[in-house]
Amino acid sequence: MSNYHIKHLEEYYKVYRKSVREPKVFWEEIAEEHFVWRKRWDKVLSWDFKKPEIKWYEGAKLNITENCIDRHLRTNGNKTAILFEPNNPDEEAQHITYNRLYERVNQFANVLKSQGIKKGDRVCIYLPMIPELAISLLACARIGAIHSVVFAGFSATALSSRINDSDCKMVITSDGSYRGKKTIDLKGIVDEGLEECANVETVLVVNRINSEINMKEGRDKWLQPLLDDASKECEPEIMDAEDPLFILYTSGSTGQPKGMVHTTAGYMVYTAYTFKNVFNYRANDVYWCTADIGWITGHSYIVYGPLANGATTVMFEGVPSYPDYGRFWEVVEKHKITQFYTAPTAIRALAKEKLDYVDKYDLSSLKVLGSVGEPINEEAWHWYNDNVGHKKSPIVDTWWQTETGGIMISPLPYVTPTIPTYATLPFIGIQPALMDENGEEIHGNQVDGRLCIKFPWPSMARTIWGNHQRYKETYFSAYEKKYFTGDGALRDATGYYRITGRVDDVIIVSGHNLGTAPIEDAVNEHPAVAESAIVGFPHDIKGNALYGYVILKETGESRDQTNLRKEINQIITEHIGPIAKLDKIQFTVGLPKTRSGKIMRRILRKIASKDTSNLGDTSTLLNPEVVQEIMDNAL
Ligand code: 6R9
Repeated sequence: MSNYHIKHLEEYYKVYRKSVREPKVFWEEIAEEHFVWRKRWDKVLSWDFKKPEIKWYEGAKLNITENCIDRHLRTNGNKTAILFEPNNPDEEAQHITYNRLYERVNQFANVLKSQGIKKGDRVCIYLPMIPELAISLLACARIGAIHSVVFAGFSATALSSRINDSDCKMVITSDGSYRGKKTIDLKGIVDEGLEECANVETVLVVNRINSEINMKEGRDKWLQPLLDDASKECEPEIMDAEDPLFILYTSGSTGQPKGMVHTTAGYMVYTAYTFKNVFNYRANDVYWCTADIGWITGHSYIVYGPLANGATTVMFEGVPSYPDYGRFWEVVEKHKITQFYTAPTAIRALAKEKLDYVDKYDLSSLKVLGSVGEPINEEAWHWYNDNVGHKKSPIVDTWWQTETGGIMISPLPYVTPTIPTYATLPFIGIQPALMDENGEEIHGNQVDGRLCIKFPWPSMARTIWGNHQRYKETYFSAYEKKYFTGDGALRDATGYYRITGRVDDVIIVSGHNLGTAPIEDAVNEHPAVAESAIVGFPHDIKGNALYGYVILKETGESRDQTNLRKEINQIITEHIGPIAKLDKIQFTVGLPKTRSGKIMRRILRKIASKDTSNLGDTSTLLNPEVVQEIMDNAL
């Protein structure tokens, strides 16, 4: 991509206005300037949010891997594309150059073909954060197969339901994985899951941990010998702009996960363009996103966005606490990381530990810090800003979703002045709208409402795999001709957005709308509090009352809990008002979390409401054991 960046706020507004007034002209120019196409599009955009049907760059032909790999070879063949940092700090990091990535992706693509995978087939990828994970995505894309990555922390049941939903013919996995001190028997999980999956013909197995595993005759094959025999050249399949690139599952309000379908051209254009601007990416940067490729953040901002820019992207196999809580910062120093992108939950966990873990490393290479996945509370924001960024690196609080494919609301570093807890301004081309209870758009500033997007953007998901009706109902039916995000937001006097949390987390207390996120922010301000989650429970007089689950930084009986409860409510009163005081505060050692670090409020709501007969599926939780602990001590 060319070296052009947006340089200051006036320019942002100017470009933004153009992108909104003439979206087709704008996105046509971006697509022309920055990418290689086998055939130009006939039409930039056609859309109908009623059906809904959205098409970008219709008629264009391309292969995303030519954009992510081939075109960089001439000038940047020897540059590191993927920098792999293993779980064990004593194992050497691997620098995979663009030349080498080209060969490895092509070999893998040829293996897929030799195993009968064709354009349009679905391939399930269930791998830890090792290079083969990124390479297998690209190998699928090379031959036009649709990848469906399932995060390698999901259970056998979650895996098999995803494999069956999208009818995958193949699974790519490894014998096992390393996670801190532990090893995990991935192949065992796959074997169990596949008992429920009749249509999987082949399982390709990467040898990562050298463990003894069961190989099912005729179905399971070690990957390496197949790769060794495969050619390093593989002609890319020429894809239509709207051919599906991948499916990625996200949880919905019902039990069945939604397989969000992303297509080729628009996804490529938007992830590449946002990557470049949101992270202020420059040619010699070493960019690190700590997400797992099992989530959308990893797809868009470890693999496709960075590689489309010819960047060096770090893949980290380990965890922030191994061998100690300084690991992130050790890696930043070691590889001279320039952009660091992580989740608030990780920041809060590290902020609980001694400052020494951060202070002993040289973090001066950092120039942009990112946050994603949930609202970042003020305390975590400041900790990140002070101790990691040393107040020199802007924090980009990036709001977006699996469904949006790319970053939607975010500061541009060194361009947009930041305010803690504000995702600030819509990215170029994004037209947010706040809606009221009656389905009307709320205009003007200093308002809050439900966050919708009123005009298509290139990387939006096009459907839910096999269930277009559900796609329509979930995202396009709440408000006419608008994409509904499921989040609430406020727009302040300057037009900055602050995401207030899922609207299903809003609790009406005595007729007042209270967002859980700002109350949690207030509670977390208490010096003894590490983390909190607020839910509503039925109350005779108020309708709903508030129940707080609070994790303290230090446990032990020494704290006077009655006093602590008073102090917490005092802070809430100060920050929001007495109406937001918590009726009940339960101190707990943990909160039930999804594998991506989101608190499972559904469970907390049930416990608070003393309705524990049917807690639903807790098997996909990171820490299912805390549920019992919380139930035992419920107030
Ligand atoms: C990228 C990703 C999407 C939901 C989204 C919102 C929450 C993500 C956020 C944020 C506040 C941010 N969310 N980023 N809330 N500020 N910067 O996380 O996708 O896993 O699909 O989650 O996460 O509630 O609707 P996904």
